[in-house]
Amino acid sequence: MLQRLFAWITLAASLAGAQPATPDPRIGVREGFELEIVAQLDGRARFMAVGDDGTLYVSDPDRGVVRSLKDRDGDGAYEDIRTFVEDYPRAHGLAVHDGWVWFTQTGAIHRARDTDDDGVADDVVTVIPSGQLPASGGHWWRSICIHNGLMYTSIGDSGNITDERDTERQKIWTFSLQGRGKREFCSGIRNTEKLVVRPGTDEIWGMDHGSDWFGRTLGETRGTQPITDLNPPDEMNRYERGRFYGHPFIVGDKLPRYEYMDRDDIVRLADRTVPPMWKTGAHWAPNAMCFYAPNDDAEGAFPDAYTGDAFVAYHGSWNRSRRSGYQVTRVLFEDGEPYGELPMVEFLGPDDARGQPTILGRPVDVAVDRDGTLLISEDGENRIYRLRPADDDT
Ligand SMILES: [Ca+2]
Ligand SMILES: [Ca+2]
Ligand SMILES: [Ca+2]
Repeated sequence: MLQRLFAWITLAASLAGAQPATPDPRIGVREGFELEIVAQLDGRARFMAVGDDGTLYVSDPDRGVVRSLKDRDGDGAYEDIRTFVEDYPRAHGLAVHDGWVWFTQTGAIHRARDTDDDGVADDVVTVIPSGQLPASGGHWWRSICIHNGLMYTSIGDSGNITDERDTERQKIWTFSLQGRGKREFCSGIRNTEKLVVRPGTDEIWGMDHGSDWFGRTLGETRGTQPITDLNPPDEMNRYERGRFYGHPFIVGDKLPRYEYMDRDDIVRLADRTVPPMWKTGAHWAPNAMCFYAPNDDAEGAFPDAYTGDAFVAYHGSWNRSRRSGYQVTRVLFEDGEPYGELPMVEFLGPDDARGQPTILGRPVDVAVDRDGTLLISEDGENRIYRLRPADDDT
C-alpha cells in the first residue's frame, strides 16, 4: 500500500513537470512500440475525443464533468487539465463536430465549445433535452456519432437478456443535428458504447458486449463455469439501417440463448440476425473501437499496414472464472472486412495470491491523436496512455 502511494506521488510529481511518465513495466507492449502515461486524472477517465486544435476531451460520468486536456509545450503529456463542463451527471459519450464538443448524458445530448482557449466551455447548447431518451435501468451510457447530418446514439439492454423489443432499448437511434426527427436505425443490440464511421465510407461500426451467464440455466455457477467462460463471443458489428443484430435471443453466429430456445419464432429470429463481422473473446467487454487513418504527415504514425485497421479497448472480464481481455488490440482489415486480431497493449500481469492475473489497467477508449499516435483511456488508475512506434535510436 505504502509502495503504491509512493509510486503515485512519484508519478504525480513527474506529470507536474509535464514529462510523459513511464508505465508499470509489467504492462505488455507490442514489440516495436512504446507506451507512455501522458495524464493522471483526478476522477474517472472514460471516453475521449480529440479537438481540431489538439485538445483532448475526457468524460467522467461519476462527477458529471467533461475535462479538457492541453499539451501546451508539445512534449506529448497534458499538463493543462481543466473542467470543460460540469453538472452533467453521467456525462459519457463524446464527439467533436463542426467546432463543438457533443456529449451525452443518459437521457440528454448537449454540445459545448470554448471560445477563448482557457479550457473551459463558455457556450453550451442542449440538443436533446431530458425525457427523449430512456434514463433509467442498467447500461445507462449513451454513445454519440455524427455523420452526414445525422446524430447516432445507442441504447442498450436494461439488464442482461431482457426482451425489450417493444421499447426504445436495444436499438440505435438517429436524430437531426437539431435533435429532431428521431428514427430507429437498427435493433437487437445489447450494449454498444461507442459508434464510429469507417473512414472513406458511410459505414457505422461498433463493438457489442455479448450477454452474461450463458449456460446458467443449465446449472452453471460463478467460479466454475466452463460454458459461460467461453460463450458467447463479444462482437464487432457493422450496423445498417433496419437490420436486427440478435440480442437478446441470438448470440454470435446465429446461436439461440437457451432461455429463448422454445419460442415459436426462434429459427426466424436466428435467420434475421446479422452475425458479427468479427467475434472476440467472451466477456472481454469491448468498450470502444476506432479506425486508424492518420494524416499523411503525422509524425508519430504507425507503419503503413496499420492504416484502415481498427483498435479495440477491452475493459476486461468479470463473468469468467479466470480474468481475461484487459487489453488493447488491433483488428486487421482487408477490403473493408476484419480478418484477424493482435494484442497491442496487455494490462494483465502475473498471478496474484488468489491465482488470478493482476489487473494493471482497465482500458475504456481508444482515439487517434493528430500526430498519428494512439491515445488510450483507462479507468482503473484513471490515466491516459499514449502508444507510439518505438524510437529506433533507443
Ligand atoms: Ca506537455
Ligand atoms: Ca472558455
Ligand atoms: Ca449480435
